[in-house]
Amino acid sequence: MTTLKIPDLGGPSQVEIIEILVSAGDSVEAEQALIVLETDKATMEIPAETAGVIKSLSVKVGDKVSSGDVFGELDSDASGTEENAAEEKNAENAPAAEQKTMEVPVKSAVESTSPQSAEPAAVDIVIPDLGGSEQVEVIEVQVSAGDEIDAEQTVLVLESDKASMEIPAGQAGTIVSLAVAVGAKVSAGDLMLTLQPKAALSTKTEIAKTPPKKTETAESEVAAASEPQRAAPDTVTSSSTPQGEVHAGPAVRKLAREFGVELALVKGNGPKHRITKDDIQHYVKQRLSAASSTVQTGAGIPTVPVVDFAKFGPVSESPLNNIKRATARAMTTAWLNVPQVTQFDQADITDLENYRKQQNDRYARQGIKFSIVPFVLKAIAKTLEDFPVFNASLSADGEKLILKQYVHIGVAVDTPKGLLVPVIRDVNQKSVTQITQELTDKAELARLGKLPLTDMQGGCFSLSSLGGIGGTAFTPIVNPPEVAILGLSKASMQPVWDGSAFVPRLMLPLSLSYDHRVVDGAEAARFGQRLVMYLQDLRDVLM
Ligand code: CAO
Repeated sequence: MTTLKIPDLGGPSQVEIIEILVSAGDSVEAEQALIVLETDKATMEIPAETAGVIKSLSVKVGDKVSSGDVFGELDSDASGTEENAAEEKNAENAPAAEQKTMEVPVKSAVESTSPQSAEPAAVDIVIPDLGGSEQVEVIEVQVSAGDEIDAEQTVLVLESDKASMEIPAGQAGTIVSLAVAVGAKVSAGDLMLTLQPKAALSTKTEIAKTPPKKTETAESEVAAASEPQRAAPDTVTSSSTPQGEVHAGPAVRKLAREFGVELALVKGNGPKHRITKDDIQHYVKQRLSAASSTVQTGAGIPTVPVVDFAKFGPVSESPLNNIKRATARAMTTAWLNVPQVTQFDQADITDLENYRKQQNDRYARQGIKFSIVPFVLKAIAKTLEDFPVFNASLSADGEKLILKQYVHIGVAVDTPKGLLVPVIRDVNQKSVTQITQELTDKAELARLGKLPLTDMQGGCFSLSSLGGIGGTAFTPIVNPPEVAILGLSKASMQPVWDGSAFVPRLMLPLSLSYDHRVVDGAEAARFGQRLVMYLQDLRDVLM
């Protein structure tokens, strides 16, 4: 029989028990959390030192405990397995110093800044078994030296001719150095990176350090989950805390992560509205029953039926590459979240086209060739300045607009691997020549698969030009959190009535899709008209 004692808490005394995770009769494993304590600075789990069966617990939620206090008894013989017996024996025979290390995690959890925390040695992480494939190309490196990563976080994306795969480090820690770069070919066993592992104690430290209110973790969890939550039809009355406050211990957070539950939406029934494991389980049950009743009533998003196409004729399979999968996810997110409308217009670009041709002749010797796109970008930038609501994003809670003081525009580029959207920054401050050169360079890098991720971030508005290919109009999909996108179709000569006769004019079809939560139809029509005006006479952009 082992007495369960509160280990050295490294200073604080009379610490409140906020959760009891086990009951008498429960079998527990060594290191399994038994109770959760919380000071005003930290939350910490008290684990079992050995496996066994809980005989009794002498504390309850709300009790205050200090280092050395007894909180129960554990029958360590009752766990039965040889492994446990051996572990216990080892524990008994272990020198005092070794046994003491079991207390260290808790101590460190409190003394988070303790300089004595032992750092484990850096380890080399190799490419795992790739299912037989060899010399597989690295198409993405998602981390850099110095990054702190989770065990499951993707480090590399590999792509063979059959599939693309994401490779995690398998261990949490800080990256000391990376041994591979985009374009490298790797096989199982090759060195991927050197990692300074996150010590068991520092993992606990981080969790325990998390203050109960408005933590970074809590806020990022809210932000990260807000998109999918908006996507799902919320048929359950959720008890979300709109302020984004999440009050839960590490064990509960772990359980929530395992279920994919967004903690901000779970009502906490524990002390101080703390979320308990029971709350998570209850929430999951509610969601599941809501989902099944949704299907029965026909509301919500019905699933696409699974069809065995081979029944109807020969088929082959072609896996989607990473870019196509990312596009599929982004398009679904956009489609489900943004109530969008498309406004069509036509701009008379006859004069602009003549001007473009003149400039092409003029700049030919410098090797610069202007297409219509950079002129349109310039006209868009001015229109965005005139209509700031189009250069804005809706805040995560949908309560306010975030108006951007910069004008960065994403341009959809068709590449052999799929759609990429390089962002041209500060379009309002650049000349058409600068925009042409930047777009040419970035489109080229995108097509070669070498466009840095940072060059695809920060866009306020997007342009999708299909004019080089054809079509008379289309409905581009808004790329949230942007609120609008302009589609260009192929310009063509049209007979236009000038008041006394039909005259041939080069007309450019414009398709403006916008987020109707942010932009009203009248505003969109005005935006379209202003853009048409600038394209008809780009001199107005200067005014
Ligand atoms: N009307 C008539 N002709 C047009 C035109 C338009 N709206 N837009 C382009 N053209 C002409 C160009 O002037 C060029 O002709 P010349 O060689 O005779 O001058 C030719 O078509 C080829 O243009 P382009 O499309 O290759 O080049 P661009 O600068 O106009 O566009 C870029 C650059 C990057 C936008 C384009 O190459 C591209 O990738 N477009 C596809 C974008 C896409 O896939 N969008 C869909 C996203 S949603 O799935």
